[in-house]
Amino acid sequence: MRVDVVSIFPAYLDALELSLVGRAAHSGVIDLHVHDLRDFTHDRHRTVDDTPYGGGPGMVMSPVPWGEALDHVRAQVPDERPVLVIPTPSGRLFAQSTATAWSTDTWLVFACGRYEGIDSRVAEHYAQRADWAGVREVSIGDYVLAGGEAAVLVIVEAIARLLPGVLGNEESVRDDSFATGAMSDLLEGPVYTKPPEWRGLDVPDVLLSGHHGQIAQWREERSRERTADMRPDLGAS
Ligand code: 6GU
Repeated sequence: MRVDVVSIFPAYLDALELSLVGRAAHSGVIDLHVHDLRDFTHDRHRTVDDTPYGGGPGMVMSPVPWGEALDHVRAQVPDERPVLVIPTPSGRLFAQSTATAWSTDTWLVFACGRYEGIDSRVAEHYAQRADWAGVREVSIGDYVLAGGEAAVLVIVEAIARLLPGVLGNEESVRDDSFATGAMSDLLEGPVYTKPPEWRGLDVPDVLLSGHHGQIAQWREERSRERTADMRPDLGAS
C-alpha cells in the first residue's frame, strides 16, 4: 500500500517511522511519502490560508496550494488511482470496520487540514476527478483536534497492523476489541503474565489450569462484564 501525507507540519509525521508502522515502511509493506504543503506555495511568506468568505473566526486553507500539492502527488504513479482522505471532525466516523475496508486499498493520500479546515472545493474537485478513486472525509471521534496530523497517525496505524506480514501474530488481530467475528462488539478482558503472584495479587486460577474450554468461557464472561461496565453503549448482554 502506498501512503502519501500532505501537511504544513511534515515533522509531525516522523512518528510513522517508529514502531509497527515504521517496520512496515522499512520492510516495504507500506510505501510512505510525506510532503510539505508550503513547498507548493509561490509567495515569500509561503501562505497556505486566508480569511473565510462570509466572515467568522479563524482562517481557511486555500485550495490553490492544495490543488498543486495533490496534483503533484497524483503524478507520482500515473497508472494507479489514489483515494483522497481528508481528516476532519465533520467527517464520517473512522471505526475498526473502516480500517478493515481500507486495508485493501492500494493508495491513500491524506490531506491534513489546520485552522478552520480546507476550502470545501478541494473535496468537491477531487471527488469529480476520474483519475482519483474518490474522496473520504473522516473523523476519529467526537472531540476537536487542532489539525488532521494526529488523526493520520491513528488511521495509518489502525490500517498498517491489518496488512499481511505486519503484526507477525495474525491471531491477535482476530481477537481485538471491536474486531468482527465471534468476539464482535465486545471489549477484551484482563490479561496476565508471570509472575503468578505479584504484590499480593494472584493470577486467576483458571488461567493456570490448562482447561482450554473453561479458559475460553472465563474470558468471554470477563469480556461481557468489562463491556457492560466501560461501554454500555455497545449493548453487551
Ligand atoms: Cl480527523 N481532525 C480534526 N482536526 N479533529 C478531529 C478529527 C479529525 N477527528 C476528531 N477530531
